[in-house]
Formats: sequence, C-alpha cells, structure tokens
Amino acid sequence: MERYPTLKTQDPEIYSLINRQTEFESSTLKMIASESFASLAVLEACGSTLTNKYAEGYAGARYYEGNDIVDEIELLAIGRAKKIFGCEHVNVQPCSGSPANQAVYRAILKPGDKVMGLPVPEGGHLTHGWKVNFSGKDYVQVPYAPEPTTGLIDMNHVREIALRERPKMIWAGTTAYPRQLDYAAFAEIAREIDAYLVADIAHINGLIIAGVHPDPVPFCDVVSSTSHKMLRGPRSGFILSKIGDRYQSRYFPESKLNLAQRIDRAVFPGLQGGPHLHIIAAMAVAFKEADSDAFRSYGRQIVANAKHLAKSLQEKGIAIASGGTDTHLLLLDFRKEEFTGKDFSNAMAKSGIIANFNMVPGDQRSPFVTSGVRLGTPALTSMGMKEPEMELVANWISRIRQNINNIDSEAPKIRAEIAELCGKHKIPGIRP
Ligand code: DSN
Repeated sequence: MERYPTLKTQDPEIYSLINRQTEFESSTLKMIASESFASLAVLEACGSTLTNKYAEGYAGARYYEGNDIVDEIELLAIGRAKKIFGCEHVNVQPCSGSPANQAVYRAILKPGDKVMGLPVPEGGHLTHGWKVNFSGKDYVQVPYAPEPTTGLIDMNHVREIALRERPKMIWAGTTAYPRQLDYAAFAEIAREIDAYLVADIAHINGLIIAGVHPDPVPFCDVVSSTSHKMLRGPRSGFILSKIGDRYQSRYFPESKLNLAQRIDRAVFPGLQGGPHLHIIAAMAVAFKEADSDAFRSYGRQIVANAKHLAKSLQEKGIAIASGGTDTHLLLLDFRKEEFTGKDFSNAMAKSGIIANFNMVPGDQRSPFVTSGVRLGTPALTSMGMKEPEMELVANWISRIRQNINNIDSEAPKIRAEIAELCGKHKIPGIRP
C-alpha cells in the first residue's frame, strides 16, 4: 500500500522520516504500555480538511460562523463517548491527557489546595501532583504509593493518609500499576473527607469498555482520559463527569455553574482556544470502533496476553512486580540484578522490543536508571498476537537476560526473528 503519495513528491524529507518510523514500528515489538495502533479510518479523519476550521466555543454557541456541520461532528463524538462510558457529561476538546487533567484542577480546586495522587516514581502521572509539573507547583501533593513489599495499593493505608491530610481531591489513576483499582473503596474514602474523586483512565479505558476492569464512572465525580493509547484513537483527551456538583454548597456556594459547566469553561476559554476538529472527528471514529464486539474482544485479549506473558516470564525466573498483572502491563523487577532497568530496556531495544525503563515498588535505584522495565500488550494484541506469541516474547526476553553482557552479538539475531514474526501479522493503519 503506497502511503502519502502527495507528501512523497512535495516533501521527500518528511515523507522519508515518517516512512522510516512506520517501517521501524512494523518490524519491532511495540511494547510501550501506553501505545497501540490507530486504524486507517482514525488516521484519515486526523488528516482531513477539518484541520482548517476554527470553532471556538461549544456546539450551538460558537464564536465563529459556519459551524453547523462541525457542531454535528462534536455532538456525535460526545454522544458516542456517553454511550460507551455511560456518563452524564463529556468534553472532547482537551488536546491530550495533561491538558484534560489541568482543566480538572481548574474546575474543582484553587491554587494551594491539597491533591492526593501517586508520585511519578510510584506509578502515577506528572499531572497527579508531581513536583516538576504545574500540579505539584500550584497545588500540594499528598502522596500515596503501592506498598514496597507487595507492590499493591493498600486501601487501608490510603484511607489513613486521606484522613490525616484531608486533600480536596483524590486521583485514582496510574501509569505503571499492574493491578485493578478499587474505585468503590476510593469513593468511600473520598466521601469521608468531602473530597472529589477523579479517575484517570488513560491507560485502561479499553479494559473498562471490555468489562475486564472495574468501571469508575458510577463512583467518581470526574473521569479523565486520553484517546490514543489502548483506545486506538487520535492523540487527544476527553473528560467525563457528573453534571451536578455534590459539594457545590460547600466549595462553590457563590457559583451559578454546575460541575459540568465548570469543566467546560475550564477547557474553553480557561485553557484552550479553538478545538481540534479533525482530532475530535477521529475521536468519534475511535469511539464508534470501540463500541463493538471486536473491540471488547481486543480488550479481553490484552489482559489475557499480559497475564500469559507475566506467567511465562516468571517460569523463566524473571521477577514480576506485584507477582503478576490484572491489566495491560507488567513490570519486570530487576532489583536483585546487577544490571539496571535502563540497561535492560536498552538491550531490549537493540533486540527489537521497544519498551521503557521504570521504577518498581521498593526500588532503591535512581529514576534515571531504575530497577524495572514496563511492558504493555495493547499494540501486539492489535496486531492479532495471542498466547503463543507471548511465549515467543518471553523466550526473547529471557535470551536478552542471559546475554545481557554480550548483547551486541545476540541482539541482531533476536531482532531478525522478531522482524519475521511481525511480518506475518496485520498492523492496523499500516498493513491490513
Ligand atoms: N506518557 C504516558 C505513559 O507512557 O504512561 C502517560 O501519559
């Protein structure tokens, strides 16, 4: 299939770089837990003429003329998101997960307020109050973390911290935690201290749609997400919320705006200008794709693959943080090894397995080298890989470990075998 024929003649340099990256991703194992493959339909919507349109505002209340058709697009995206997530209100304008989360802060907190979240080294996200991010500079993070010995979040411990510190908002969301979150328990704690509960489901939205992870929507005031990652949409973000604010009289007695309205105002005009309509159209396409048996089966297989990979690796003597996984990701735990997580992820990349080094619970090494590697299965599952392929992946990872001090001679052999396996599989958006 010839891609981008116009770009090829008009800008051969960019054409060639895009093609090189596509070829690279087609011949290596994409195991970054936050990546997958968007469909051709999603990519076509991203590359559509909608990129030309300005539509500041919301459907029916724009600051430009000529928006009747794009209103339909945005409303379609919102309607489809409401259907798959079963929520009261949706905003599809945030440009990605971090801007979505920024809007959540603006809608429900004031600078200096306390927010409870996992620090980045503990498996949280930059925007959950980490010190180098706006969320840690303008707000005060109350940290919680998986227990160093078990690798699990202990809800009794979370409750103790919450009762002691009384944050105004609690994040239930992770980027490197392989277990399910207990939203009902988070909600009970939040209610005890009159805190807003916000779930960040960017990593696990597809598992929720597939019914293989608890659903936060009934328990949370707000749920934020990206639309890329396992959802396989464009790079963007969205916010789901209740309409009413259960703490309106306590925290916003003067405001005439409910929670949904405050979120909408926080996104536009609070933080952003014109919405990216080509991306919103692509999100609508992704939401439609996600509302299907094929997608739900993909979500179930993501978890089946991750569990199988974890078990196969354990059988080969590789430790897995928290003893396994219930989700799309696993953390290889190299705390007892002489090599670091960074050494290992470099060796994997040389061999054609692309992932990232990551802190693990109880890690004594610096975040710049770590003792862990985070692996995810969404992209391989999108390629149609199942348990037999996970066995192969486990074998390759085991060979990398055995040859860690001699990787330059072993890596090319592994890489060739991986390229051969990839060549036998479809890749959404790239190879039908
Ligand atoms: N950067 C993403 C991840 O890899 O988890 C989170 O936004």
